[in-house]
Amino acid sequence: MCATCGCDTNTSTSRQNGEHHHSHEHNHLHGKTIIDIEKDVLYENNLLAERNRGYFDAKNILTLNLVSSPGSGKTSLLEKTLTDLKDRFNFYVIEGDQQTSRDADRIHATGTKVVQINTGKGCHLDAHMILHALQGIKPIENSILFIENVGNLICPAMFDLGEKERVVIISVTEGDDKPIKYPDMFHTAHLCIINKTDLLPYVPFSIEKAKEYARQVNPGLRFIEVSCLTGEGLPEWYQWLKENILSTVQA
Ligand SMILES: Nc1nc2c(ncn2[C@@H]2O[C@H](COP(=O)(O)OP(=O)(O)OP(=O)(O)O)[C@@H](O)[C@H]2O)c(=O)[nH]1
Ligand SMILES: [Mg+2]
Repeated sequence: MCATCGCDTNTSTSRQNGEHHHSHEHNHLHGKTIIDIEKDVLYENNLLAERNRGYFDAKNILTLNLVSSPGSGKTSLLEKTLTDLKDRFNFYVIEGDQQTSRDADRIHATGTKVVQINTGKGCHLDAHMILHALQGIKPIENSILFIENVGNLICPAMFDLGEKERVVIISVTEGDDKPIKYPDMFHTAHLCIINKTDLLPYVPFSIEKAKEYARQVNPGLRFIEVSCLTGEGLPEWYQWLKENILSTVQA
C-alpha cells in the first residue's frame, strides 16, 4: 500500500480484512469513524498544484509531467531530448523515484540542472514535493521543466502537479491492453508516446490495438511512436515539444 495516498483502501482485500462483509450502504464501520482520506489529500494537493501552475504561468515555463510504468523509457527519452535540444532551450528536470539518485545522475550527465526527489514508501509525486523542488532549481523564464514521475500507472494519475501537459509513455513490451487496464492514466494524459518500437518484431504488440484502447478512454489523445534506442520517431516528439514551447511562450 502507498504510505501517502492510501490507494488500496477500497480494494476487495481491505474490505475482506475490514470486518464489514454485509452489503447495505452506510458510511461507518461499527464503532469506528471513517475519514475520507482520498478527498482530503487530493483537496490539499489541488490547491498546491494551482499555486505551482500560477508560478509556471507567470514565468512562461512549459512543465511536462512524464508518467509511465517502471522502465518504459522516461529517463531514456529525457536523455535523448536534453542532449539533442540543449543548445536551443533551457531545460530543468525534477526526478521522482522511491530510492536512489540513479536517474538524476543520468540527467546530470547531459549537463542539465536536475533535482532528485525520493518518495520512500510513496508511489507518486505530489504538488507539495514539486513546490519544494522548485525552490532548489529555480527555473528561469521561458524554460522547459520536465517532471519524471515515479514509475507507476495508477497513483500518479490522481495527483495534479500543476503541469501544463501530461505525457504518458508505454513501451511495446508491456502489452497493448494497458490503456483499458489503467484508464485513469490515459484519460488524464494529453500525449501518449509509444516507445521501444525497435522491439516490435519480437513482441506481440499491436500499435493499432493500443491506440484503439487508448481512444476508448480518451478520444482526443495524440500518439507519437518512438525508439529511444535507434532515435526513430524522435523528430516528431521534438516537433510536438517545440509547438508547445512556442504556444507557452506566446501565451
Ligand atoms: N530496446 C529498447 N530499449 C529501451 C528503449 N528505451 C529505453 N530502453 C531501455 O529500457 C530500460 C528502462 O529505461 P529507462 O529510461 O530507465 O526507463 P524509466 O521509465 O525511466 O524507468 P523508471 O524510472 O525505473 O520507471 C533501459 O534498459 C533502457 O536502455 C528503446 O527505445 N528500445
Ligand atoms: Mg527513470
